[in-house]
Amino acid sequence: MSKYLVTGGAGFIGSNYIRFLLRKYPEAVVVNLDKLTYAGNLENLKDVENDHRYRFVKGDICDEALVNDLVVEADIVVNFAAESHVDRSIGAPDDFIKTDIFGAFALLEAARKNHIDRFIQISTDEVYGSIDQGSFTEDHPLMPSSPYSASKTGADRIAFSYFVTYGVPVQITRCSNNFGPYHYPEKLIPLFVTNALEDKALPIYGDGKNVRDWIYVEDHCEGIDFVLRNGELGEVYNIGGGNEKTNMEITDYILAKLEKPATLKEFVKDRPGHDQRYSLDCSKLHAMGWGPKHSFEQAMDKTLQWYIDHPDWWKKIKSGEYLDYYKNQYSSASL
Ligand code: NAD
Ligand code: TDX
Repeated sequence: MSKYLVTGGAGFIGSNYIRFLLRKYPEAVVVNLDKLTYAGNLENLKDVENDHRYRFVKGDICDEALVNDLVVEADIVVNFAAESHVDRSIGAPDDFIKTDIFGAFALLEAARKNHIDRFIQISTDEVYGSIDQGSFTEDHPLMPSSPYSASKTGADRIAFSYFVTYGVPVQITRCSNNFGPYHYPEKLIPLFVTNALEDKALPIYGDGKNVRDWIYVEDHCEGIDFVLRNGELGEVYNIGGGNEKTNMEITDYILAKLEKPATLKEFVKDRPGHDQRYSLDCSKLHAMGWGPKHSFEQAMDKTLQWYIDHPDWWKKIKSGEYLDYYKNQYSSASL
């Protein structure tokens, strides 16, 4: 029996991961610890909430006593919990430092004090910073450039130090940009898809030439599972989709598929410190036998269909706090 403690499981990737675990492993027991910040949404797990193998605990990963109680019961800890949006980290870095760094530390301390089989720290490709040409391997120096990516780098390296210093069975994954169902509509793809569906403008930062590598969220979940079962302790693994696209290419793809006019494109003020390009060299995991199963087009089409089929999910989110935030952040009248 595998007893998982998944943190941040009410968010985008965490909820997809919990669904993946319960589907793939009948013997899995999953506790989901989530603070339910603006990004946490129990609607994301409606279909599994009555599964007897699943339990939700509302709480903060910075709460050392609570975290300790939950780690005692777990074999495997997978830490997704984080403040995750770069733009918000520019406006208000505080919670990023608290959750992404101190929260990871609290979890690692609990893992140090109690026996566990595995601690997976979900890191990000953003820890490497931007690269104009070529791709980052796992041993490339880390040069994060936003408060978000710097906080994630702190957690990434603290996790590594707990392996080296205390022998905590840590593994670290650094994934590229995910997309798929339940993606909070403040991030590029869900924001642009839902805006286009509502005939609202798509706010493109700068010249739209920044490049991201996109991976379907299910492929990321499988990658984490693969690392857990086949990876070495103390190692870092890049997980990428192999789909590098400019933001303009993503925008054009969405507009074409949804049969919406190019006039919805709106160039807005650039993100301060906007990383130009992310690119991962995933040969380490590929050599071990992992690779993404979905093509970009297949996965995008599934994702577009999901947003078309679930307007209640995203309309509720977009009508509330989200709007106030964006009104303060950007002048785009169309939001
Ligand atoms: P998300 O913002 O959708 O979800 C984050 C979840 O963490 C939410 O449910 C939130 O309520 C919870 N949370 C926040 N602070 C918490 C705290 N103090 N205690 C407990 N729960 C807390 O984020 P996501 O996109 O699903 O990302 C999940 C993880 O994956 C993050 O660690 C992120 O850095 C990493 N990551 C994301 C991407 C991506 O493209 N989205 C890519 C690589 C890595
Ligand atoms: O309105 C927008 N317009 C725009 O041009 C938004 C929200 C974004 N962008 C651009 C900025 C980026 O170049 O699109 C690109 C992607 O932006 P985000 O969706 O905010 O993602 P990014 O900043 O790349 O970070 C994401 O990938 C790595 C996740 O949010 C992180 O949590 C993850 O670690």
